[in-house]
Amino acid sequence: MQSNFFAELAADSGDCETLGPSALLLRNFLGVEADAVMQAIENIAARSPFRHMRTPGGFRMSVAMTNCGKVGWVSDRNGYRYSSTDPEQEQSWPAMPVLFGTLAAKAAARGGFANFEPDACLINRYEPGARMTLHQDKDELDMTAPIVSVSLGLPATFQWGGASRKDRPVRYQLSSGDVMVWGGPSRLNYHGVAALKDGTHPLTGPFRYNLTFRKALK
Ligand code: MD3
Ligand code: FE
Repeated sequence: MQSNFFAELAADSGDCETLGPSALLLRNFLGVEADAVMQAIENIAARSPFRHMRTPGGFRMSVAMTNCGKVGWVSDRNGYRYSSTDPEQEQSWPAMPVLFGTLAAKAAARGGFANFEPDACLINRYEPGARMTLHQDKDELDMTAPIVSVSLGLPATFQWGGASRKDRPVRYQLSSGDVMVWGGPSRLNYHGVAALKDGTHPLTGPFRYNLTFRKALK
């Protein structure tokens, strides 16, 4: 893919690290837009509040979640899937704010993925102690599209593994405003987030938020 060849050349410049094939970390990509992103999260949560979903095995997830977009990721006793309705509210998820779509497309383009149009945005809220164990994101129907992730608020340790669960993860510190783009050969890599440490952030108080933009539908 020629576009990704150029993306990796560009990745050598200061604020952009290459983590692997088609996996980029854009440090402080957000800048002044962070305030508006936080405001948009609050608007979304006013209609579809953060909730602790259950795993198919019945465990309560430590990360609280909500969604915006055409479909949202849900988990319950019946499994993981994308749903066009918020099961708690019995109505559609809040629309994806124009700002979100624009940011995600801009970041994806930096990673060599032109015309990224996410139809789902999962919003994770971490409180101290909350974590995400190593997993793959494989519920999306379009695996040719990347996933774009935006970190906001308290810092976290991101664990980036390989194609196999046994591959020892590499750790990266993620700060507010950092954006990652994952696609191509890295799209199905295992990844997770270590337990969040206590703290207070001027933008988010006691929380870390992470937005992941996805193309869940065909
Ligand atoms: C690498 N979220 O919601 S985002 C998730 O910080 C999730 O909340 C984490 O993993 C968080 O599923 C990590 C970075 C990320 C997202 C998707 C990926 C890394 C990825 C897909 C493939 C490989
Ligand atoms: Fe994930």
